[in-house]
Amino acid sequence: MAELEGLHFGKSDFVLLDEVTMEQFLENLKLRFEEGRIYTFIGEVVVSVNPYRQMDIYGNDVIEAYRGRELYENPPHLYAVADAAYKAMKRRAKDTCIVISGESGAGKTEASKYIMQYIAAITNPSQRQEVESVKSVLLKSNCVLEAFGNAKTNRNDNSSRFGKYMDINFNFNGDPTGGHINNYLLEKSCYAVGDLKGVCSEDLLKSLHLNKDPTDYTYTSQGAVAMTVGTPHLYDRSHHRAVMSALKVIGFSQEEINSIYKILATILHLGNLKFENEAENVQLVGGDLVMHISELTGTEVESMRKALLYRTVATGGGEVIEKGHSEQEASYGREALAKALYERLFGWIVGRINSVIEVKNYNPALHGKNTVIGVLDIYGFEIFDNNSFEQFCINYCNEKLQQLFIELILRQEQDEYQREGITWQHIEYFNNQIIVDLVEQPHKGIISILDDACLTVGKVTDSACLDSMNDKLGHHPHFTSRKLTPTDKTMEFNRHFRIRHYAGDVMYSVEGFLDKNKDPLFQDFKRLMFNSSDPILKEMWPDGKLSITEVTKRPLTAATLFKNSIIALVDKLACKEPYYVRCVKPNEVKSPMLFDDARCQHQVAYLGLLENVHVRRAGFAYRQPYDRFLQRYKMTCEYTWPNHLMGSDREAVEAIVLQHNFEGDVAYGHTKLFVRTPRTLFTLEQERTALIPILVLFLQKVWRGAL
Ligand code: AD9
Ligand code: MG
Repeated sequence: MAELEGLHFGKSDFVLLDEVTMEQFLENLKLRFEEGRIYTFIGEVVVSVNPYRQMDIYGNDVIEAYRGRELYENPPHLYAVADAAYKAMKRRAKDTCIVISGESGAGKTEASKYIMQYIAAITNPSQRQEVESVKSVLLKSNCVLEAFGNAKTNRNDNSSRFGKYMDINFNFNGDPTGGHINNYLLEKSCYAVGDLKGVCSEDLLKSLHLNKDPTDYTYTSQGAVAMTVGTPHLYDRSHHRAVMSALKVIGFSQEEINSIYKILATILHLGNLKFENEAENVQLVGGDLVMHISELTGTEVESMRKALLYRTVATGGGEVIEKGHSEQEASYGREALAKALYERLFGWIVGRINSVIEVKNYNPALHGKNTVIGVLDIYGFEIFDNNSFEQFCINYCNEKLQQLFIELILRQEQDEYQREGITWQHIEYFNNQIIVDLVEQPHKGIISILDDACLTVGKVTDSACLDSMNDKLGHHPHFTSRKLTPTDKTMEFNRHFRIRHYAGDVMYSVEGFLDKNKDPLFQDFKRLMFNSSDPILKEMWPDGKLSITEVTKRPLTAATLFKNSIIALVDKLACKEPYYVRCVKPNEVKSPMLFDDARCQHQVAYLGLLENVHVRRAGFAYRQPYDRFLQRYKMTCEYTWPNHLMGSDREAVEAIVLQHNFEGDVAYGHTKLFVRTPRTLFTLEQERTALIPILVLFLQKVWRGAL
């Protein structure tokens, strides 16, 4: 039983806190962290604190200890949750999912990898070849996605710049048969192009025209930390080899790998392109670069030059004209192209992996029901000093997940009460639907206002968009505008708006919102790439097929695309039985020793962990099958020790409850005892702990024949 771990490690379930206060929560979290107990339950949720050191708790012996056991039989661990999700899927043929959230560097990706490793370890005992190869592709896909989707940031040396949702499919035996990956909002401002020079052969570098030092490429030299460039995976020779071998295991052809290199090199060259004004006309500096770029992208030099300097626009009368860029527009276009190349490369890689792992030839009539475990590794709530469009999207996503969390947790509780024949009692909780609506409601929500501003012809500024938000949302209880606080001089409501999120208030700076929301890429580039002679690059640009006069419908904005993908994600999760891992980052300096109270408090607040404990305790904080309860506490009651003579375990449990006068605090389910307040359990625990030494003495005497 989990709480057996021992009191000097703190409470292994936050539900057992004397009082649910921030102080007590943090104290327990800290105590456990300092004792090397990095996992703690809240009911079935695992709270994890990043240890920032290798822990000896993931070995095969530990896997064996958790395999097939019930959640409360072992100390809290990721494996306990992974096993619960797997068991529910296998025993009850239920689709389940494991949602891992937390801030950057909190340990989400590591947790998702341990979970996948656990699942890989406990499946396919007969080592069937086809299952083994599915498992190996699933595991290798992590390595490839990390190589291209992660980057070094000042918060995490190996930060995932995309949210990832992976479905793993299982056959009726409970063995993996395939999977599918969805990625969300790759942060385009980072390139994991790394230092190709350090890891590629001379010949390859020559063919890519990469003959300079890494520091001579703008994208690899822009401050190793501030600008998120290069992941250790592509930097480092051995990692690089691992990535290349993973690509091969997954089934990428040499031709595809060459195209990947060419695109990465193109991005590096693009970063070094310069423009200058010459007699009113913008010109390219350095002809060689354009030649290299067009060679690597399989495009005509002249077309490339033109796309970099001009854009084609359709006039009202259907006429098509070429308009020269200003220097600023040309640089903007170049940046947008580099980012889009990277984003599409990443999307293509994900699609390619999916085509390999997709379940093929599965016949439910023949093979039984195909079930799924989804694993979601997604950025948690973000509150920085300066919050922008990305934080807005991420925080909106977390509002959606929180909503799902509350709904599902409540639903789960309700289901269990019904199963056990216990009267359902209403639980008070904050429903954050109002905030979700504030962001996503058609015509009225922030995204809709933003989209309107982006679609307006003519120049609309971020500040005008803010005006519009203020007009339409000024009186919303979760939106603070300058209208409401005209005298508040401390807040800069001329350039900011504030949302009262479920996890706290966040000030967003509107600067750049419109640009980031628009599709920043000129159509000319899309057409150019679509016409590439490299079939792989061409495949990444299907929308370049349209001619200028055909491009009448505007592409969906970034916020709307994101909203749609999150709504689809939530729909996917909502029909699964959820399990949660909430990750906390103990400090900002990657130290295994330091528990920074203020930082942890902040995260506990915005992860909604106290809320979580409240919900869990609002009904019955604790529940346990009769036989287990009896086994543990029988020594505290004269009628049950050493053996009870009652008809059933339930009656014996009733005797324990009666002897301690706990009748008012419990309910009897069909198979379990439900306890409303943790205090009750405490009293029993304390009594039990006090009795153990006496019991030991007693047993020793029995053994020695003294009694
Ligand atoms: V981000 O949002 O992708 O920037 P994550 O994914 O939450 O972030 P990650 O899993 O990458 O964080 O963990 C960051 C670093 O913490 C890892 O590179 C490890 O060095 C360290 N870490 C995290 N979890 C563990 C663990 N269970 N054991 C040991 C860990 N080290
Ligand atoms: Mg990560």
